[in-house]
Amino acid sequence: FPSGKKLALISLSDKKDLAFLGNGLQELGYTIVSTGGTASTLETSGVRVTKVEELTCFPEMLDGRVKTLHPSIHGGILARRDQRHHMDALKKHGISTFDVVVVNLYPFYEKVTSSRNLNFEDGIENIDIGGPAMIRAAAKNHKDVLVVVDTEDYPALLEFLKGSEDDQQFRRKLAWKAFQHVASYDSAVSEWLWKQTVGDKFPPSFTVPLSLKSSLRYGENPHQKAAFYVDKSLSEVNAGGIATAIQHHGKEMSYNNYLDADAAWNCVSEFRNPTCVVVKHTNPCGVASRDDILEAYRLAVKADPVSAFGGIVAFNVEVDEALAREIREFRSPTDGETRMFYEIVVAPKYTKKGLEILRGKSKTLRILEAAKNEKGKLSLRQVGGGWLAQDSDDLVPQDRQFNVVSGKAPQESELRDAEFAWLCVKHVKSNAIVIAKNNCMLGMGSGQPNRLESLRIAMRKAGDEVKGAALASDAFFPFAWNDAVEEACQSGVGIIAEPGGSIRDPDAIDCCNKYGVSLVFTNVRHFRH
Ligand code: 93A
Repeated sequence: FPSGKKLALISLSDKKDLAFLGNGLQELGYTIVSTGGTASTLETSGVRVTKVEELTCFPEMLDGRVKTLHPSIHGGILARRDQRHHMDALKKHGISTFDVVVVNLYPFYEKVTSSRNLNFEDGIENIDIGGPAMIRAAAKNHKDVLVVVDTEDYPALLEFLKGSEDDQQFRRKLAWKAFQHVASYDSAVSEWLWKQTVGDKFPPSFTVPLSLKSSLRYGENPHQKAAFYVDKSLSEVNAGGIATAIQHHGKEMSYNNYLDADAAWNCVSEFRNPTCVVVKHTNPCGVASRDDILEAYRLAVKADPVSAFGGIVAFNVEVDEALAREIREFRSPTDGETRMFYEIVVAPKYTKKGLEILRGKSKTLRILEAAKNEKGKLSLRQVGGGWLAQDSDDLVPQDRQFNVVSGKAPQESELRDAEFAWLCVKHVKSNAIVIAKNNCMLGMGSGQPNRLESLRIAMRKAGDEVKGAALASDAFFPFAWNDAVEEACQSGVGIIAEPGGSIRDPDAIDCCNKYGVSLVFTNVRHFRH
């Protein structure tokens, strides 16, 4: 190429917005060099392209494994423009410098996760080698080479090139993103290889590819700095969950908002029937399932209106006009006057009208549209100096049995109430007690260091309705007489569901038998510390 000619190297698997980029660069006077598929797409959009082969005087070889791995490409990216001997070397070998490098990689993660019967060989062939090499080279030499790995950065790139001022900060930011991109890519490859070696056995390999989603205004408290990172490997295949939720309206999400919205969304996703869950400080304080979602919503709020005020409301069904109106207008059951106020509404879908009405509720109300969480993922928590890893608690109702251990056999309706309470208790912080009846939570006690206290709180919230209701406990009762089991029986609950497994299980059984209460063991525990 004649010296002084500006050169852009483009090699993309994801060809989204390629015509926009190609035309933009051409208008700015750039000569574009591209690999096979990218060159064809550009030509179809009327952009003039020089093929990599023309530059390297080498054909793409080894089934495409070697396309751009050539000194004419890497010399042109890596040469230091301020080093005389570098530039002399380029001249001697007839190599031109690149000013812009735009690359995105073979969609490795999508390939290995989307096609179940993708064999090992195909997985290997989808590992991009030349692409990361170009990205890393350009990012290393970002002082003189702009590197772009994200289609969303095309407009900013073109704007930057139109301007007359150089900005090293902009270049560094692109280089930072580029290294993040290849790092998360390599993480996905290594994780896949690990699985090919040991299967899904625990412990998993530890290369969770995280990428910064946003800085947050602050953390749990205003004096704590905070940020939100998404699990790149999951968000790329849109695996669902709060990290990939779309925010339609409202104030920026805060650190606590993310925690609470996650808790609400996880809990409501547990239910099959139309359900509403109200969460406050990560605990569900109201849960109700009804064919009529409006009724479910009212019941969920009524379970604990004081806590629901300023809480998070989640639905597992679409929010339509009628439901949106009900959310907007519903008055606090405590005084019958004040309109309920919420931080966030989460749902899988909204009708156009439903969204419009909710937007009118308040300027700040955050409206989230979330997709179901993928199951079988890792749960990570930090402790001083390390991380604890575990499988997420994905047990579904079909995974546990309810073994009746009391003399009295429960009625069908009591068993259903116990199952409902059991689904709820899984999402309440330990020590967790939930009282429920007729697909509706009546009271819950959470986070107390002793089970008896949680039980008393739950019973107080349920009030008289506790009579004949189901009570679920996330772990076994260590004591029965003059303790939690006896107090529950005396309050009039109809059935108790708990994991069992205490050395005093016989006491719990005797106690229930004395009061004529049904007792079922789930054989599964749902601690949530
Ligand atoms: O097979 S590679 O590892 N070897 C290479 O030399 C190479 N050069 C570019 N993969 C390589 N690429 C990748 O090809 C890019 O990262 C990009 O994802 C893709 C674009 O190919 P095409 O333009 O033919 O569609």
